[in-house]
Amino acid sequence: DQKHLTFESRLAAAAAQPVAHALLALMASKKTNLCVAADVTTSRELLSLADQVGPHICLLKTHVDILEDFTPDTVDKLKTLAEKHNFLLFEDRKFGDIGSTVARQYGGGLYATAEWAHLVTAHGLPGDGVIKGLMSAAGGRLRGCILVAQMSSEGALTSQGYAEGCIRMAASHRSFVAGFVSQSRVTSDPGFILMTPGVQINKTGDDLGQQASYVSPRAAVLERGADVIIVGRGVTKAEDPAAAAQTYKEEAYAAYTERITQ
Ligand code: 5FU
Repeated sequence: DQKHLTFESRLAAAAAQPVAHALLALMASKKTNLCVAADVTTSRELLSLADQVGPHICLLKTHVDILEDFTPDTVDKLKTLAEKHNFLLFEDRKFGDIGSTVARQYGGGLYATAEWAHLVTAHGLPGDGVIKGLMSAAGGRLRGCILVAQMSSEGALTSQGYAEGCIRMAASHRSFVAGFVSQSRVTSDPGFILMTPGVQINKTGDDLGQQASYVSPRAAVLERGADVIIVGRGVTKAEDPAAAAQTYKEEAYAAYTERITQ
């Protein structure tokens, strides 16, 4: 069962997906399963945050369409920081259209996301054309996608049947799907990485439907099956984001260590 396996021991199961493989290796060697959601509005804030939290994260999750001043220079600098601190780039675009549209949104447009994001999110809603579209635009680059199997927001329409459909879709596209955004252990397949948002220490919900209450890093890893915890405002709104990231990293990695020795 995946639950008790170390990240290292899951490498073989993830061999078909180069980003999942690289991420598992990175989490094990850097001893972090923290993804910071860098939801800020200026490139200066984004780059500063990435440099501060970089040493503590395995992934930096972006919503580049929140930036007011996006330019290709922003991603060039982000790539440099990703190399400096050894983390991967994850654009939470939640692609959700027919394959041909998604291919153009991912490969082109203002953000040319396929150029720089190692991982992107996609909804399973359109059917597996969404994955095929992403794959076609990725070309030969080492890229992958994370399917949103369950959402953290109250009233989300991601039913159990929907999540199961996402898992089946992923299983038939193992070369491109690296894992899932989930709120529970939607699969026990050790090749897929489960990422859980809605995590914060000492905080309940927000006014816009983010979870009735946030869960702690420990609960995310031990009760919800998260391999990776996704933390936004818990880090970005902290007085010292680097210190906050370190705290989240330590709690989440300690919970992972506890899980594998259970
Ligand atoms: F797919 C999902 C989801 O189900 N819930 C989320 O919250 C993605 N997210 C993202 O994680 C969301 O868009 C934010 O970027 C981040 C959570 O941020 P928070 O500040 O920790 O609530």
